[in-house]
Amino acid sequence: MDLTKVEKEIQQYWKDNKVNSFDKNNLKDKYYVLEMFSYPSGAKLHAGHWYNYAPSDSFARFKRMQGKNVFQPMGFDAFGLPAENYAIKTGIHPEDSTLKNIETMETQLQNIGAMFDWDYEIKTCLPDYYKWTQWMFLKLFEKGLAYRKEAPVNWCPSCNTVLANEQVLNGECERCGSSVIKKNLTQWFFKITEYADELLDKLDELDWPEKTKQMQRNWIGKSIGGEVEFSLENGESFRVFTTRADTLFGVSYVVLAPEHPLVDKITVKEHLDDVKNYKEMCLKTNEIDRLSTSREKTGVFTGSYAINPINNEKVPVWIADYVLYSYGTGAVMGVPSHDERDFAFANKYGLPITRVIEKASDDVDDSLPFISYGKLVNSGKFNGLHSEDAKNAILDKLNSINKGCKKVNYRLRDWLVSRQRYWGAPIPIIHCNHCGAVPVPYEDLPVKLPYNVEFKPDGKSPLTKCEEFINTSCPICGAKAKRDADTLDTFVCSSWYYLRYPDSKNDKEPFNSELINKILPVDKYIGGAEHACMHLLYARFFTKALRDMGYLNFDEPFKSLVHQGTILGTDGNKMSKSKGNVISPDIYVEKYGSDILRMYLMFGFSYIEGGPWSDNGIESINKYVDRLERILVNVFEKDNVNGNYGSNEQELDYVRHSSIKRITNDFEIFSFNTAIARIMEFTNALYKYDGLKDINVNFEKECAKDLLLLVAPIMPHFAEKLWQTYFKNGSIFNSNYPSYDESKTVRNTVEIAIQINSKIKGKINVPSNLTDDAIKEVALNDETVKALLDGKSVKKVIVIKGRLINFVI
Ligand code: ANZ
Ligand code: ZN
Repeated sequence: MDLTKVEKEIQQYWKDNKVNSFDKNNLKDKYYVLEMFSYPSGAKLHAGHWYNYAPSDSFARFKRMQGKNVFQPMGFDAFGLPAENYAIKTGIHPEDSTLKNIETMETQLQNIGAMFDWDYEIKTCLPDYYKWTQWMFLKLFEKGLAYRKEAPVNWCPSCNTVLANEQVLNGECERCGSSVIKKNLTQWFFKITEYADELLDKLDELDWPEKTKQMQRNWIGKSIGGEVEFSLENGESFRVFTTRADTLFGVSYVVLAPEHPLVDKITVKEHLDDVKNYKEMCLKTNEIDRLSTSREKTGVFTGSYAINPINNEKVPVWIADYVLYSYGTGAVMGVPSHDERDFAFANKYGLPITRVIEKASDDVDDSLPFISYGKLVNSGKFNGLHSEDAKNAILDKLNSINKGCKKVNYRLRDWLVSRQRYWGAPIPIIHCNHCGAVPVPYEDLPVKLPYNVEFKPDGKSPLTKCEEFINTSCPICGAKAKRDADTLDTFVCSSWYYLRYPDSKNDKEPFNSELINKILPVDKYIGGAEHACMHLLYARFFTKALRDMGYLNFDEPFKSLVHQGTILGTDGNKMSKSKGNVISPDIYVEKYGSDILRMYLMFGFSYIEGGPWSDNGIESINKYVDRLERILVNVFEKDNVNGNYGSNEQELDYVRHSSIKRITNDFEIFSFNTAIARIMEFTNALYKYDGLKDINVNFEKECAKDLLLLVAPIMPHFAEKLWQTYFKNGSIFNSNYPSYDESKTVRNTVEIAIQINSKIKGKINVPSNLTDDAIKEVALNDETVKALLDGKSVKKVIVIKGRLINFVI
């Protein structure tokens, strides 16, 4: 069939008959399949996008045919830097370019023939959506989960904006690759750290790829240790965070991060210049480099000494950039005998190295004198303790003299959400000289993003320059006040969109809780692995915060998660416009039809691995589909004839039931390429059966119908067309996926020898439990046997069950 024509016709049929509509009134068997929504960048979807959406749509169709009431919406993550950067380059307003891109993408997504219910579409850049993003901000603010503080933040000098920690990759801006610097700015944060423990613990319960869970665990970075207080001669004191309190007797120096506020207070005169120069140098180094173990350690002495609280020993206070101000307390105790970095540092600056634990770290010479805890404390109390017990004993002791305590630290930082950019949801806060930061009253939402704004960045938020936006009055006292000129990180928009979809037209509230509690959590979430530490973590935080506010009754937004692989260009690089290796799906859709492209994507790659694009496979898929059509049509057009159920039928039945079983299982785990391989096997078996004489046509038709149903999720237009032609009872997607009979999924065969005139000539497999006559029939129909007999007439056949069959010619 000419799919390019048929597809249009079928899409119209689906539309007219509302085949893709989700039934909100029947939520018992709901199944929420969600693909991460698109960012409307560039003008068009490329083959990589189709790879995300087409196979997962096949999964959704499969679930639907299994009887689920599938909800599969689509929308656009429409705010963000790329549209704004594009606007800066071309002068085209981000709103215009974004809405236009969305239109093109909608058409393309409709061309796939995906089962999206477009009635639920959302576009995050429209006020009817971002009104509720602002509502979310206010709710978090109300609960103390959104706050403002001055902090050294990541600043991208090229994008002219701050970045979240998660958006800094190896010290570079995730978007443009410029080196990120630190700047002190007052910014808005979401208190995701409040949920650190739950975000960590609940991971164990999720059906997510293990690697992604591990990435989140590392990112949250829970570290169990303690704080130890060191006093200075001038009466000041500071605390260090350590996971190795058991090494406290081995401290030979302490280090403050260069940014630590005590540094200026304690540096003695002779060292002032060194310290000042060193601090300046540090401003230029990013955290990733500072943490690198291979980098040469540097530092300077402040001239001051601190007292070790466990033995009152005096140790020098240094500053060094391998200590980060943003982690723990911004200070560490140096234990060169048991820590690699400290060892390198002590070696370089000639600081003493004392081994206090039997097992020194690898660098340390085991022949160094070993001092046990007990000897030093003189009480024998710590003698011979295991290190965990020693840690506890030491921290308990410090606690009793008010010089320390147990402490859990997280690597996770609060999420910085304000951006000095134009194309985002305005932060719904008004700054009043008298009342401070005042939330915009709920009834005044949305705070609309004005259209006429000079969006060229100069380091200040573009909205500062928009008089009619920025000037307002204080909702509390009525005095002249100014709106917050920053916009929200686009990850805020995508942190709750999955909650909006089922109720996307609600203009009274972001969603109706009762409804959402029935439709969520998402049953299958599909998207890229690159979102492990951002979107997927932020969305979990939002769900938990909204749950604690009473709006949701579940803990996790995405029960089960699948990452698709990446389609690369023919050159093996990630497809991107800038690399010039983008494959446009449109030409394939025009030439072969979207079903062929979809099947090619599903068969040519392992879905979770991806790989480089190649044109080679698509033509053979096209040929296979032609053949499949011929085979199916041939069977469907036959008159119904009932026949026997013999060994031929048994063999085809085995292929049929075992295929259904395997394909069903393969679909569950997104192993589409293997599923399609089985469909092809089934096709071959049907073809082979059709070539036999005396076949059972009714049975053959049943098998062909099953094959068509199996093909439906993969080639929805093709299957629907044949269904409409030969079965005529509504959409194929309202029919049931074929089921299998477990007892028929195993082939019970025995190998028997073929003899001609009592000489062994070959072997064939025949189903076990066959009568002698049936074995004879199978053998006579077998290609090998036919070839051996070579048309000669058979005088006599002798069957010895389970052993051999002898033809006398
Ligand atoms: C003494 C010690 C001895 C340490 C030893 C380790 C081994 P995690 O697991 O990452 O939490 N540390 C603490 N604060 C730091 C900072 N702001 N910048 C750089 N390093 C810092 O590691 C905690 C350990 O990292 C702490 O335990 C501290 O060094 C160091 F044999 O204290 B340890
Ligand atoms: Zn006021």
